[in-house]
Amino acid sequence: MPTSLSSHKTIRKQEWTSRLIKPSTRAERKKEFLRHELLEGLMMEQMKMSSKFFYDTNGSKLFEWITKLPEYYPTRTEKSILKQYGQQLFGHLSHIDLVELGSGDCSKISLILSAIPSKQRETIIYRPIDFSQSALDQSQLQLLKVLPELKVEPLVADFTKLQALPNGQPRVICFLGSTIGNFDLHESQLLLQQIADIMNTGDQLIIGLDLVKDTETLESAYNDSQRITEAFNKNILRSCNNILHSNFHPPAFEHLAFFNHEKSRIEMHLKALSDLFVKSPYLNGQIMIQKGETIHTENSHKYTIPMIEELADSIRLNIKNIFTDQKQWFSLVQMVK
Ligand code: AVJ
Repeated sequence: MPTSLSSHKTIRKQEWTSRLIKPSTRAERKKEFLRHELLEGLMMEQMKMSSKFFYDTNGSKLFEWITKLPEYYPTRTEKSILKQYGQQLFGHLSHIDLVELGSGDCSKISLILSAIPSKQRETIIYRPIDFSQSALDQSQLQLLKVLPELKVEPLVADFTKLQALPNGQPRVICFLGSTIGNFDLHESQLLLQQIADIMNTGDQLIIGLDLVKDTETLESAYNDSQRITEAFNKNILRSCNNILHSNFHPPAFEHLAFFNHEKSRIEMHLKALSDLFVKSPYLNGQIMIQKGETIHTENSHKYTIPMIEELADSIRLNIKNIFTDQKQWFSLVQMVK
């Protein structure tokens, strides 16, 4: 048995290599890329899985459920801000492209669109951008039920790799739901810089950011009493098993979610309850995980107003308004180029 953690890790890394297959089609290359990303994360000293792997069909359902939990304040608070300031933010808009990054379900954009008088709404093109075709189809269907005249032009794309936007009318780009919180401060700056680069002068960017608050409130939101967040966290292992045909057994892990003050973020981990081995046909050898080791599954960054100002400065956008709720738990930041 290896004695120190690091020597054990070295052994683990030498023990296995990824079994490469030669992908032919585009879809296969994408799958191969995802497998590689997962395996690479498991090879690190601090094992990790990207949060994007949460959102398979089951995970998306669990997240929907989370947004309705009493402890999980972000979704409900963001919606209350949209209701309160929707008029001021969107009421005057016409002849614009309303771009939504990572659109997911369409309940928030419905709030925005309903703040716009119908005559003006006819001049607006809604452009949801999402990774998943099925999510886009679903939300378009839902939205057209309530707003049948709406012009919707969805775009299947990874918004982290966005290189251009249609240039017809001025744009209002919405990046809601604290999605940016999943990226660390440097990554989120790079991502927003990319977006700022493709904006024209006068275009707006509206970002939903979760704010720093007392630790108890923060941690309860990720340790709910119905343990839905625990199920959501562990579901990433099933999602991983689907991609890697691996043998993760979710009950062999404990859900951990805590506020890391220094990094101003909630971290979610899965902690191994015993020593175990991970097998996969895409792997030569096995990955050894020791009791107590964790897989880091998510970061959810919490901002302060000075952090928001610094972020806007760093990408050279001007903050026009920061809208928050009464408790200052969540913020909608309106920036212009
Ligand atoms: C969808 C990334 C905003 O960070 O709060 C909810 C995901 N994770 N509960 C968040 C999540 C655990 C959520 N975001």
